[in-house]
Amino acid sequence: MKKVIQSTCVSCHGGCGVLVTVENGAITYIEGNPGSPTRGTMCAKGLASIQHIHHPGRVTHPVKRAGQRGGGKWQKITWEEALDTIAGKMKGYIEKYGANSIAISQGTGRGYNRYTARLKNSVGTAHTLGPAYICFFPYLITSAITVGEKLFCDYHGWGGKFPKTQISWGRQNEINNADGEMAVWFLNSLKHAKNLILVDPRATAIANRANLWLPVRPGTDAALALGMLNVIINEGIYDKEFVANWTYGFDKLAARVQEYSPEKVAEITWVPKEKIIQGARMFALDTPGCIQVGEAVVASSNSTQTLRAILCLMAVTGNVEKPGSMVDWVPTEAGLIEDFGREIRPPKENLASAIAGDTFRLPIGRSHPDTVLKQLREGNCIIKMLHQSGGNPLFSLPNSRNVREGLLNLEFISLAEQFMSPLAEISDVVLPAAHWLEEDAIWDEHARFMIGAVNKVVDPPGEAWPIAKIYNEIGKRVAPQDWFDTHEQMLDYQLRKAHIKFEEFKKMGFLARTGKDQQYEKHKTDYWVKGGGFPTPTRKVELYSTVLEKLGYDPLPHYKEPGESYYSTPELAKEYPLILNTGGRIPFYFHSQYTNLPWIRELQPHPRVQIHPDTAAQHGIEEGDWVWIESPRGRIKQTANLFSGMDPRIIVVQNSWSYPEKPGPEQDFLVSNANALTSDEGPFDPACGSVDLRALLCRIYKVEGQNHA
Ligand SMILES: Nc1nc2c(c(=O)[nH]1)N[C@H]1C(S)=C(S)[C@@H](COP(=O)(O)OP(=O)(O)OC[C@H]3O[C@@H](n4cnc5c(=O)[nH]c(N)nc54)[C@H](O)[C@@H]3O)O[C@H]1N2
Ligand SMILES: Nc1nc2c(c(=O)[nH]1)N[C@H]1C(S)=C(S)[C@@H](COP(=O)(O)OP(=O)(O)OC[C@H]3O[C@@H](n4cnc5c(=O)[nH]c(N)nc54)[C@H](O)[C@@H]3O)O[C@H]1N2
Ligand code: SF4
Ligand SMILES: [Mo]
Repeated sequence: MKKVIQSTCVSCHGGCGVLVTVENGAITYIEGNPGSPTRGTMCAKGLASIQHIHHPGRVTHPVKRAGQRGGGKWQKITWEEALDTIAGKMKGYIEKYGANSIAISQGTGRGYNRYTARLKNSVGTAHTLGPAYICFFPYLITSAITVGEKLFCDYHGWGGKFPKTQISWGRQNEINNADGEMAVWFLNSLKHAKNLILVDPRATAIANRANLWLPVRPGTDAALALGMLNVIINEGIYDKEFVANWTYGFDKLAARVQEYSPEKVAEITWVPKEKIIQGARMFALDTPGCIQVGEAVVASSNSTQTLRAILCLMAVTGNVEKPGSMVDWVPTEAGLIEDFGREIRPPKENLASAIAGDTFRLPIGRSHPDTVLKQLREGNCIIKMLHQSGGNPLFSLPNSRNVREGLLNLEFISLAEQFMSPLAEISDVVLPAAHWLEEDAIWDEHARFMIGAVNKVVDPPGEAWPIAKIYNEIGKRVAPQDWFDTHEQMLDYQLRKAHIKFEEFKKMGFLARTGKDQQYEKHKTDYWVKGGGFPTPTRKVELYSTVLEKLGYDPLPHYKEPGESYYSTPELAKEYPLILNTGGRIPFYFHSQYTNLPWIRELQPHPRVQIHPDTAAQHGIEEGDWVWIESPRGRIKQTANLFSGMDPRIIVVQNSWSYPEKPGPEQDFLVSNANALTSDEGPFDPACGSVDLRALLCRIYKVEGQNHA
C-alpha cells in the first residue's frame, strides 16, 4: 500500500515542507511540498534522511555506562531505569548543591529549544552549555535592546514592497536556511531587488548576483558599519523623519561615527574607501532595504558592538518596520510557541548566582561555556551534572581538547542522541532519540510568522522516543507541576491559543500569518506600547543604548581589533602569518552531521580548507592535497580547495568535520576539527561572552607522505 504524508523537514534548523511517500511501511521517496510556504524546495540533507533513519549506528535503546568513562562498554537498561537515574541524579544534586549544580543544554536549534529552556527553568538552574553565544543569540539580544524586538528581513512583500537593497552581511542565506529564514524566500525576493551588497571576505556563490562586494577583513565588520554610518550621517542621506520621531541618541551616534572616516575604515577593513561610500549611499538611498546578518559577525570578541552598529545602520536609514525592510513578525494565532520554554522561570536568586553572570551581563540567565569548562578543568566549578539533547560541544565549542577535558570532569552526563557521538562516548546514560520522520512535533524557529507540523511517518528504531516525550518524562519526575501527563497533551497545549489540537494541525500541515494578516509599522499603533512606540525604555529605537549604559557597557557602537591579528599581535603574526577563518557552511553538511551518510559523503568525502591559489603555490600545495593548518592551540588536516575569490592572506577551514567511522571514544575528533585550532581563552565579547572564531592566526604546510586522514 502506498501513501503520501505531508510533514516538515528538520534535518537542519528545518522548515521545508515535504511530502513523504511510504510503501508497505517503508519510506521510498521524499520530495518538497509545493503547497507549503517553502514552495517545494528542499536539499540533499533532507533527502538523505532515508539513509539516516536506517543507519546501523542509530542508538536504539537506553544504555548506561559499564566500566570506566569513555571505555566504550555499555549496558542496555529500561526507559524506567534510565529516567529514574537521570531524575534521581538531578534531585540529589539539587538537594546537595542547589539547582545551579546542573546544566541543561542542547546544540543548535533543532526544533526543541523551548523544551530545553522549560526543563532548565523548571529544574531551576541558570546553566546551559550550548553554542548560542557564538550563534544567533547575540543578534537576538542586541536587536531586543535596540528596537525592543527581534528584526527579520522582509523577503515576502506582504506590505506591497520587496527590499530594493539587500545586504548579505556574513551570511550564506542562499544555502543555509538559518534561524527560520529560508533560502527560497531570500532568492525569490532577490528577483525584486535592485541591489545586493555582499559583505563577506569571500566572493560566495551569491556574488554573481551582487552588484557590490565589500570584501571585509575578517573580524572588522563593526568598523565597516561605522564607516557606512559616517558617510550616511555626514552626507545627510539618513531618514530624517524616522530619526527625528523614532530614534534615541542620534546626535551622540553622529559624534561617535566621526571617529570612523571612510579613509580610516578602509585601512582597518581592507575594503577600498570608494566601495564603502558606494555601499553606504546605495543602502541609504535605494530604500527599502534589509540586512541579513550571519554567524560570522557574532562569533567575534566584539559581537555586541558590531551588531549594534549594524542595527544603527538599519535604523538611521529608516529600514525598520516598513514593508520591504526589517520587521518583527506577528506570530500565528498560536502565539509565540517559544514562550513554552519561558513561561516558567528559575528563581531570581539562581540567575543571580550564575557562573560568570556578573562578567557577561547581557545573556541573563545563561552561563558562559568557556568559563564553565575552564572551571571544570580546574576543579572549582559548581556544575556537577549535564543533561544534553543532541549537539556536540566537542566539535562546536572553542578549543575542543579543553572542552573534552572539562566535560570529563563532570560527575554525570546524560544525553539524548541518535548516534554514539564523541559526547555520547563520554556520557553516563544515553537515551535513544527519534528522527523527525519518526515523531509528531511542532517545528518552530525564530521567524515567528509560521510553524510547521512534523508528522510521524514510520516507527522509530528499537525503543527510541520522540524528543518531546523524553523531556516531558524527565520533567515530570523532577518538577511535576510544570509538565504534562503525556507529551501529546504537551503538543495540544502549545496550540491552545489557536484553538486547535495537534491532530488538526497535523492535517493542516502548517500555520502561517502572511499577506494582509501580517502587520507592519507596529510602532505607530498600540501593538507594543499604548499610544505608539517601540518596546524599549525610551520607547524609541535606541541608537544610544540605555540598557547597555545601565549595565556599564559602551552605549554607542565601537570597533575593537580581534584578539589575534596582524595589528593586535604582530609578533605572533610572524609565526602564524595567515588569517584563520573557520566556518563557511557547506550545503549538504550540518555541522558535525551527515559525514556518516554515504549519499552525502560521496558529495564531499574529505574536509575542505579554502586557500588562495597564490598562497597555495607558495607552499607547494595543489588542489586536493592534504594540508596541515596550525594555530598556537594545535594542528589539524584538511584537503586543499583552491579559491581565488578572497584575499590571499585568508584561510577558510570547514568547521565541525567528524569521522564517525573511526573508533571510539574519540573518533579522531581532533584530526580535522576546526575548533582544535580556536581559543577558549578570550578575549571575550564583554557583554555576550562570544569569541573570535573567524579571525585568528594560523600557518599552513603540506602533509607529506599521506593521502588520507
Ligand atoms: N548546510 C548547512 N546549513 C546550516 C548550517 C550548517 O552547518 N550547514 N548551520 C546552521 C547554523 S547553526 C547557523 S548559525 C547558520 C550560519 O549561517 P551563516 O551565518 O551563513 O554561516 P557561514 O556560512 O559559516 O558564514 C557565512 C559567511 O560569512 C563569511 N565570513 C567569514 N568571516 C567573516 C567576517 O569576519 N565578516 C563577514 N562579514 N563575513 C565573514 C563566510 O565567508 C561565509 O560566506 O547556518 C545554519 N545552516
Ligand atoms: N570554529 C567554529 N565553531 C563553530 C561554528 C563555526 O562556524 N566555526 N559554528 C557554531 C554554531 S553557529 C553552532 S550553532 C554550533 C553547532 O553546534 P552543535 O549543535 O553542538 O553541533 P553538531 O555538531 O551539529 O551537533 C550534532 C549532534 O546532534 C545530534 N542530533 C541531531 N539532531 C538531533 C535530534 O533531533 N535529537 C537529538 N537528540 N540529537 C540530535 C547529532 O546526532 C549529532 O551528534 O557550532 C558552533 N561552533
Ligand atoms: S534545507 Fe533543512 S529543512 Fe530544508 S530539506 Fe534541507 S535539511 Fe531539510
Ligand atoms: Mo548556529
